[in-house]
Amino acid sequence: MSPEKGYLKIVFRTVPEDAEDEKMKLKKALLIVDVQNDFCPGGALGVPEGNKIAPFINKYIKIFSKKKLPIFATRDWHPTKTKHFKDFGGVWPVHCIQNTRGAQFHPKLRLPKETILLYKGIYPERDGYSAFEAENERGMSFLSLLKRLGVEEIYISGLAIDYCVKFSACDALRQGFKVKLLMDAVKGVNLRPNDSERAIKEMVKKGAKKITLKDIGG
Ligand code: VGL
Ligand code: ZN
Repeated sequence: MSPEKGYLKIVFRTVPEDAEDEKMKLKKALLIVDVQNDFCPGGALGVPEGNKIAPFINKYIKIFSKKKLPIFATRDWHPTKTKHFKDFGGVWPVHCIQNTRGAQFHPKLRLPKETILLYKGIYPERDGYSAFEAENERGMSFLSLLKRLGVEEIYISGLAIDYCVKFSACDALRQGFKVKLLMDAVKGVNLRPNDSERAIKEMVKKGAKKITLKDIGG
């Protein structure tokens, strides 16, 4: 028998054991919410220090990429007329209009090519805060993509913790996913002071666990 054949045999014998081992762990995915120019300082709806989370998110991306775990990134992606905006009855200044510079990802964010891109806030009659209201370019919902990939636990980062991150985390928990809130990779708008703190308390009460990079060896 050639040495190559012997090697192949070992590979075939070890694969099922590794697969069994994997089954014991929950399948994880990383969710990056709305890290876009308009939500960073200088943008139409700048979140204080919103840009500062990019290097942390990049580290989480590296960890997930290395393990070949799915990475999702949402973009707030509004039409020009939507009830989300002040001019049409909402609370927000115009931001993240489809295909504008403000709607592009922050330039410091390093998304790998396998990132699954999702668009949210695309319907004029809804705010569309939650990633669970987002869809890919073929109209597939975030939930259907998570199910198809067998994801059980979602690691959530991004902007803003008191709106889209909070709504996404609460929807995830309601749908039965485990949620890890990446404390070094989120920032809040704080329309009212302490909105971020209140949002964190609400998410934790509903079952989210707070973690930072050092908890996962980053
Ligand atoms: C968001 C306000 C308005 C968010 C989106 O991404 O948190 N906040 N639109
Ligand atoms: Zn918006």
